Amino acid sequence: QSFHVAVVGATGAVGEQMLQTLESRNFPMEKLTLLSSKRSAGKTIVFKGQELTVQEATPESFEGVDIALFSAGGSVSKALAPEAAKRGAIVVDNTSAFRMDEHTPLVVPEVNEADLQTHNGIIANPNCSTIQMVVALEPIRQQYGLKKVIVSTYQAVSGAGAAAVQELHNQARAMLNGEQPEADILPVGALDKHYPIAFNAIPQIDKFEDNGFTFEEMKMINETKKIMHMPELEVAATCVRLPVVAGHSESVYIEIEQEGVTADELRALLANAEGIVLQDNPAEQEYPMPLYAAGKNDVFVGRIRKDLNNDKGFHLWIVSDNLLKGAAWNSVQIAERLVKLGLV
Ligand code: 11C
Repeated sequence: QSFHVAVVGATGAVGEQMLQTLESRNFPMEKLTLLSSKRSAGKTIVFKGQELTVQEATPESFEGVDIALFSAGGSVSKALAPEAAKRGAIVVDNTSAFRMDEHTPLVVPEVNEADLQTHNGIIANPNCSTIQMVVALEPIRQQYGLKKVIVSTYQAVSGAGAAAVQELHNQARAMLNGEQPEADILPVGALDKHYPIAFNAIPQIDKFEDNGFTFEEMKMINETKKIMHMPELEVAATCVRLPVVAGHSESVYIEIEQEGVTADELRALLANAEGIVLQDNPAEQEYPMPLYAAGKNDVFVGRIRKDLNNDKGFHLWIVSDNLLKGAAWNSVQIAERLVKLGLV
C-alpha cells in the first residue's frame, strides 16, 4: 500500500522537517506533492535525490491526495484543509486552526491514538510545548491519577519560524561585536513592539489574552485537557522564549491522586513509557538538555524529584525537539498510525 502525500508549507521550518521525517521513516508514498503560498511557489526541493517543484496550494491541488500534512499557518489551514478533506484527503493539520473544534481529534499517538477513529477528514496536531508534556504526563495519569499541573517553559526560537532563528544569529553576532541588535520578530511578529532574544529571556510567546495568560499558555492549558480527556485537570502555564535554536524545555510541577508514591517509582514508570527516554542521574550530572535533544524524535525526562512539602507533588524536567516530536514527527507519526489502523 502506497499513498499520495501532499505537504502544505513545504518551504517552512516545519515543512522541511516533515520532508526529512517522511524520508527517514521511509513512509510508503507513490507520489509527493509539495505545496506552499504563492510567494514560495516555484522553489525546488530535493527529496530522495529527486528535484521537486513547489506549487501554489489551491483547492484543486488536493485532487487524488490521500494524506495532506499542513503547516503553512492557520489561515491557510482554515481555507484549504476543508477543501482537501472534501476531496477525500485526510488532513493532519499542524496549526491551531481546528485544535479546539469539538469534531476534530487532537492527537498525540502515545496518549490518545484511539481518538483517530472519530476523525471527519481533519486531525489536529497539538502545539509543540503541549505535545512533549502530555507524553510524559499520560503514563503518570494512568498509573497514579493526575490532579494538577504547573508548567514553566523555556522555548526555542525555531518555534517562531526560520526567520526568528536567523534573527537570533544576527543579534548574537551584533552584540558580540559591541553593536546594537536589531529586533523585528520576537516576541510576536504581528505586534509593533520587539525585543532582542540574544542573551535574553522573553516571558511572552504569542499575544496576551484578557485573562493575563498568553495564547501559547492557553494552548498548553486547553490542549492538555482535551488530549488527556480531563476537562477537570488543573493546569497553569508560563511560557518563556530563550536564545536556544532547537528544543523546548519545561519545568513541570504535578500533583497526583495516589499517596506514598516515590520518585524512584515515577522514574521506573517513565523509563518504560512509549516515546520517552529517561535521563535522570544527578550523581553523573545526567539530565535532558535541548542541545542534545535536538534532531531526535524522543521526549527526554529527568530531574524527577518528590516535592518537599506535598506527598503527592513531583517536579520534572521535560525536553524535546519542538520541530520533531513537537511538529513534524508527531504529524508523520499520526499518518503512520492512520495507515496501521486502516483509516486512510
Ligand atoms: C512557539 N509553540 O514555540 C510555538 C510554535 O500553535 O503550532 C507553534 C505554534 C503552534 O512559538
